[in-house]
Amino acid sequence: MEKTLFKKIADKEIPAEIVYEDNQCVAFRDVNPQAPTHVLVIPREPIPSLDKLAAENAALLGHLWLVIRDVARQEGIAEGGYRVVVNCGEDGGQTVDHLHFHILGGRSLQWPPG
Ligand code: DGP
Repeated sequence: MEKTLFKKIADKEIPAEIVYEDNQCVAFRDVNPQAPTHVLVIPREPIPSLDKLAAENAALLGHLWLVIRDVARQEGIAEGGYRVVVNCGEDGGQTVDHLHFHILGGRSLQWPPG
């Protein structure tokens, strides 16, 4: 099966500015940032979307949330506040079919998103 773009980033076949990685996930800067801080957190396992999560992914998801918290602290946006977004499917605006969490911060974010 063809690797997803983000799997290639996780495997260092495509360059990206990685800000954190461990054996379960990778965090890297979005190539098209929508805020002063815009980091994507992905599992190494190429789960296609939020909708494709399985019960067996529960521990991984818990780990990802803790990594998101730590990356936000590391980026210096935890105190001011930040947003975590998961786009799911076509109407959700998902363009890369590999589960990813957007961490956005460093400015006052508007609500609702478009
Ligand atoms: P989404 O729309 O939720 O699927 O977000 C995909 C994000 O991925 C989008 O904000 C831009 C980012 N992106 C796409 N291609 C690349 C890439 O090659 N490198 C990096 N660092 N980010 C990418």
